[in-house]
Amino acid sequence: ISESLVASLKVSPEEFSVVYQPQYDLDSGRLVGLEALLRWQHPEFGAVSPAEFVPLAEQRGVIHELTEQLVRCIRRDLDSDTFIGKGDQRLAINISARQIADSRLEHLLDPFFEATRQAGWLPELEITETHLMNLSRRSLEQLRAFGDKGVTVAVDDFGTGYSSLAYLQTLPVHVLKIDRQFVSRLGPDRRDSRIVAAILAIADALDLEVIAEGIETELQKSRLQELNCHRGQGYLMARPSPLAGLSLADAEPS
Ligand code: G
Ligand code: G
Ligand code: MN
Ligand code: NA
Repeated sequence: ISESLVASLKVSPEEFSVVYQPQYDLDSGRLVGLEALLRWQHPEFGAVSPAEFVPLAEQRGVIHELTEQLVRCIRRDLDSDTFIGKGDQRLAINISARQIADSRLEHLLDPFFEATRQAGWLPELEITETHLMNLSRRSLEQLRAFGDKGVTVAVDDFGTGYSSLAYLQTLPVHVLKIDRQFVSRLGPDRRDSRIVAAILAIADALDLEVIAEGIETELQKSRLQELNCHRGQGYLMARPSPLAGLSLADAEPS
């Protein structure tokens, strides 16, 4: 499958596509952003998960080429008339921390930033917490340079890594994404809300925005609202969807 990936990236770009998962303001229901997620449809193996092929691409040194496919797919989608933003909503992509040091990244992402803004969206980068904690000086500079261009950076899967709060404070990041394992534990017993409450306190102390991932039930959503978390994404509101079939409408207020 590793060989297949390398070959497909070169000769079968049509095997790749992107789905988008909406992010909402939990109180008003307003659509506040979209997270783009890459999909690989292999002719023989079928749908291969990015959880599988992203690590493979990293191992094989083709993560840059994978992001190239991602940007190509998104730019094609952005060309569609149905994909018009309102100017204040975000369009986030996931990138792997290892590629930040790659000097080609800026050249690769600039067209994404530009096309995104052109279509009325604000570009955002998501980087998983585990990897953010070992950034080289070069990577940090690169991340700062993106920040200087007005690109927001979100810490993905927050709570699963080993963030030093002192270090986190120095990072050019803007958003913490509460990992879905903590959201999935929210339920009738309010004691199960403590970790989420702690993450919200950290975000508050560091002056960062926060968004919850993986909201699947009404109860989880209302627990989050009680805790003062006002943004979220998850199957309860919307699953990731290809552009055809994607609704950019607001959700029901609550
Ligand atoms: O969309 P799904 O749940 O299958 O994603 C599984 C994992 O793959 C998630 O951690 C997600 O962040 C990651 N992922 C999805 N698309 C991309 C991508 O384009 N680039 C990178 N680096 N990771 C991605
Ligand atoms: O690591 P990252 O947050 O980028 O992972 C995104 C992945 O989470 C996507 O592949 C998406 O399919 C998945 N996802 C999104 N919403 C939900 C949800 O409500 N429940 C579960 N179990 N997975 C979700
Ligand atoms: Mn993500
Ligand atoms: Na995540």
